[in-house]
Amino acid sequence: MRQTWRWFGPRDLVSIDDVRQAGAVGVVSALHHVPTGAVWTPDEIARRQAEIGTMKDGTPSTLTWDVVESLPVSEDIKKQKGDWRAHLDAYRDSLRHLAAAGIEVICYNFMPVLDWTRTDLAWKRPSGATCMRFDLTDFAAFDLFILARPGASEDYDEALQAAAEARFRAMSEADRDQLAGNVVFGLPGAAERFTLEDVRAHLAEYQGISEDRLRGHMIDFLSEIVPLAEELGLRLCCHPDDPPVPLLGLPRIMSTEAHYAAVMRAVDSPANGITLCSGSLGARSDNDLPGMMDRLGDRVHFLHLRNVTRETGAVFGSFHEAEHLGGDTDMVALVEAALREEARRRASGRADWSIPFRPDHGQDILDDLGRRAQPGYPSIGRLKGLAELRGIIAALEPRIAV
Ligand code: DNO
Repeated sequence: MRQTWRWFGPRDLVSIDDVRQAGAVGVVSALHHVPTGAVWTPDEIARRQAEIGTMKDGTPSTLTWDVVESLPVSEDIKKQKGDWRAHLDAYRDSLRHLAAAGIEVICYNFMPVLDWTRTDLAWKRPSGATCMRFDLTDFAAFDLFILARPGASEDYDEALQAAAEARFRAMSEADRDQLAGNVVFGLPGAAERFTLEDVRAHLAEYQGISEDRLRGHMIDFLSEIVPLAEELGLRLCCHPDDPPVPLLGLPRIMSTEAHYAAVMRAVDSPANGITLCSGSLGARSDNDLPGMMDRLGDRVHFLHLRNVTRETGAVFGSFHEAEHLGGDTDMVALVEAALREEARRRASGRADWSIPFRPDHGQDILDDLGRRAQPGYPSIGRLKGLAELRGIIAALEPRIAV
């Protein structure tokens, strides 16, 4: 399993020097400054590769840009409106340029409007660490009373509506602004940053786009893009919905094993693959992560290893981001399943047998609490996660047989 680390570019408060010391060998990055729908030019790609390849003192870092996360899919493509055909052409050009630069793994998502979202970005744990949290009552309070989305009450039962109202009334103006900011203003890596007005306008655009229609649009997107990706030797990998449920009345179509299986079947190519994110999918109790790795593993091109603690007995409810080995997903079983998949790939002669993974998110601990890097992406919390995962791999790998 190839140890990688997400780096947001030169403005990331965690540097390439830090990544090197954390022991990762590859970097996951994106050209966040290029607007969604525009072409990633060879020059821009080469500049990012050079940044990744260089330490502060100018010596080579030995790190390589292994995975793109994300090459974002525009809202126009998701809705099949406006400039979507031009955006498809741009997407294909970007893939050609990435392939020419030697980058083979391309992560994207198909979540309408919002990428990942949380209600609390620094929830204090008893140890003094902080983590990200999704509180369903807070989220309902946002939807019902801050965004005031028409029809929102249909999505929450009466008890939850009453709890959300009480929560909303108890919040100060500053609390309400903070909650709105956390939910919609764009977390690290999200392609867009929205105001409440933007979100309302975007939601209106999705009136009439059902789950089935959105899935159809995704399959159309893949039918347009995957043949080229296959020809170029690229591996596309779709990141799951985070959280993995419909939000704000929007359909979410990559939240379960059945969702993935359907899309993998519909465009049946090794270039059409999966980013298996154990944190996103693990927020639902009906997603069996080690089982998904076993059953869908030949299409898993990228792994996000992260854990969440589900706070209720419901299939989906409030959750928080646990330590990597601490939440509800059996991380040892998941790593074991990934190592079994690698062994199968090696036995069948696949060149891409080594699956890149990154320690996804991390709690803020020690110096992270003062550094305040991107929410979810602290240096020491992730370093601890990577070290724990590396320990599991070192213990299991020599014992895995096909
Ligand atoms: C959050 C990330 C996501 C992810 C995109 C992939 O931490 O995992 O923002 O990068 O959804 O397209």
